[in-house]
Amino acid sequence: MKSSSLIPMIIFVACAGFLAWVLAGSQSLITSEVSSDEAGQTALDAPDKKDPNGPPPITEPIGTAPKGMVWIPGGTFKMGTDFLVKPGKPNPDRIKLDEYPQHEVMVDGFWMDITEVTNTQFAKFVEETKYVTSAEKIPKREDFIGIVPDISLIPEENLVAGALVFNEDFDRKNFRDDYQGWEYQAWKYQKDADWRHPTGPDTSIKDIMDHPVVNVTYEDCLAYCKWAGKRLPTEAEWEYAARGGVEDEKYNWGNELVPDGKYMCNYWQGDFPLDRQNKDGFLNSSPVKSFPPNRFGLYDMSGNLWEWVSDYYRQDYFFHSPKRNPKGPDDWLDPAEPEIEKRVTRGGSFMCNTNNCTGYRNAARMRSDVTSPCFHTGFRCVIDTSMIKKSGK
Ligand SMILES: [Ca+2]
Ligand SMILES: [Ca+2]
Repeated sequence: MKSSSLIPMIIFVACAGFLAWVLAGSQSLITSEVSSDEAGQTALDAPDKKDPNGPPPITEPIGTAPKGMVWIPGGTFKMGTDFLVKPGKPNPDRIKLDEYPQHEVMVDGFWMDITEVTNTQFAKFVEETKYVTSAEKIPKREDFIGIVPDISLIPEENLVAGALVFNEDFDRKNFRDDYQGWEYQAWKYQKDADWRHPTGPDTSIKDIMDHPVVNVTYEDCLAYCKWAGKRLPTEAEWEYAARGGVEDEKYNWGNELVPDGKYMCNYWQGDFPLDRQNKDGFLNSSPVKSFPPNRFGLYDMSGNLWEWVSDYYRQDYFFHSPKRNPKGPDDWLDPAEPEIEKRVTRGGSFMCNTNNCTGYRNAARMRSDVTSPCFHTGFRCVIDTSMIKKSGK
């Protein structure tokens, strides 16, 4: 292997699975400015340990609706899926083992951002705090310890700031999708891509301020949440909110992906990555509120961007999840990449389609490297009642 190709290989080798594979490894190098303990996660640290079922879920809102948020009344729902496909059988919905088993979960009510955090909102945060995102920082060689066998082989010129984007120039002539990790061919690590430059230094957010912010890491999300007085949703809160009070639906609007020919979310039409039909009108991100909201009034809970949630990722978590307000496992484990810290992202993105990840399904989960900025991943925030009581608002 030529040394100049090492960084891309780090990205690719470090990731396994679906699109999240390419999230890993590229910037396991970001120094922490805001720890999770400091970042509005306090409410997550107060589980009801006395009684796992506890009192009925909180359904009534406290206070008035914060700007841009909607009340999600607490309740009980079936999380995950029981439609696990046996090996060798057709699996057109690309259902994965980590969605199984379906299990009953109770969540207390909370306020949730109606949309993904937009460029306008993130710009205000950066303007006030002078925050520098992960993608804008130059990686350090030492941050690859444990990920790369010999960090001395990483060439200096490859230690550059950037993010993971679609590789428009992948080798179409020699493209194959018959081996594990074929998705890698369609991704690249782009120097100087960051939230202000979604796909590279020559791109800008000037005309897309109403699009969701991209290329943000988990740490970046925590910093924003702290500034906003909010927190990331748990995975259970996120799925409960996405389902909108209806059980066993494939999508948050029903069971048909394109009912009556109407596109209900921003995803990829055609076989990924060769055939990019763009029938829904958006190749990459779309302005928030471009597609119909779900039953709770939330936009883009399917598609547009993957959204960070606060839970660590473990493939087997649903076998062990507590019933009330589950907050994820105590540590992460993606068997394919046990050395890489991963958390869950939900909802799919404009890069998802029917021949690949189908992340826009209600039950679909993704595991993502917490330190990798990516042009199809963003976030939204929540506020729970304990945070309101604590702040006195
Ligand atoms: Ca699209
Ligand atoms: Ca989304």
